[in-house]
Amino acid sequence: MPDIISEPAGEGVILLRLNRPEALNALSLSLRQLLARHINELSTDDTTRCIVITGNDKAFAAGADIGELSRRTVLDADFERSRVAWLAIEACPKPIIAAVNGFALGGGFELALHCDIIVAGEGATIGQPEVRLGLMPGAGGTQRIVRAAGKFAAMRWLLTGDRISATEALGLGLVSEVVPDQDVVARALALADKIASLAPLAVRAIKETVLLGPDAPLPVALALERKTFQLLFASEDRAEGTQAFIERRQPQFKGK
Ligand code: DAK
Repeated sequence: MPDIISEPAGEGVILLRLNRPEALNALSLSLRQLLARHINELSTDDTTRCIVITGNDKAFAAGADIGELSRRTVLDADFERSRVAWLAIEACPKPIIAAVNGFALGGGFELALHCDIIVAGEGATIGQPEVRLGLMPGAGGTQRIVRAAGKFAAMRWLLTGDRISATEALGLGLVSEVVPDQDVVARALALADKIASLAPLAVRAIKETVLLGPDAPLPVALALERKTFQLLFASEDRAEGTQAFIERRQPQFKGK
């Protein structure tokens, strides 16, 4: 079986399952490169509107593959291969939802942090334990966590490597929703279905603006929002969406 299983899961929705159960879905470089290939393909596939990434009941992903990390030297070319693989997810214009059960540790939670929505099961365990290995997060953890949860929560968590529950993570703003474990994938797919039924250009514009805005000065971010908002007035879907409201019918969005 491949390290990633891709399955259609409704109109415009693709479910990607991480599939290294023997290693708690540890993110070997080859798994991440395969994930990047899937994401790159889906990024430019017009029929794909939303992507869900999940693991299994025991682990979303227990971090980078520690065996591989133990062998790396400072000039190892795998650092660059790794960066390129993460970039595919970071640059994906389609919404990605992480459906998290079990362990999401280190690079595993950083993978979830690359996604746009995180649905976590009540029993999920989240942590950035890199400091316990003499390391630190290397796939955006220090930066995405401080932006999502603020300095004092981030420091408390990153400096100790302590694990937290999904409910604690929700309180810190580190996940979007917590649901019973058995409902995680179904809930993520329901959200994906809803997003997939909405206007693709508007969805894409919202994702881009939400991600770019917080790192720009506020007047620039607000200008970005205004311009992007204005651009959507060129879309057929904007005409369809507003007309359907006036005619009291469901809109038929085409992504044009
Ligand atoms: N890597 C490799 N194998 C792993 C693994 C991992 N991260 N986590 C678990 N496994 C393997 C175990 O070795 C074991 O294999 P066998 O002995 O059966 O062959 C199997 O999965 C089951 O694990 P356990 O027997 O340990 O299961 P338990 O239920 O007892 O414990 C656990 C579950 C999740 C608490 C424990 O496995 C654990 O602590 N795992 C390590 C968690 C961790 O420290 N993760 C952080 C790794 S550092 C980078 C960007 C990012 C990163 C790296 C580079 N670049 C941009 C270059 C990220 C770094 C990290 O994530």
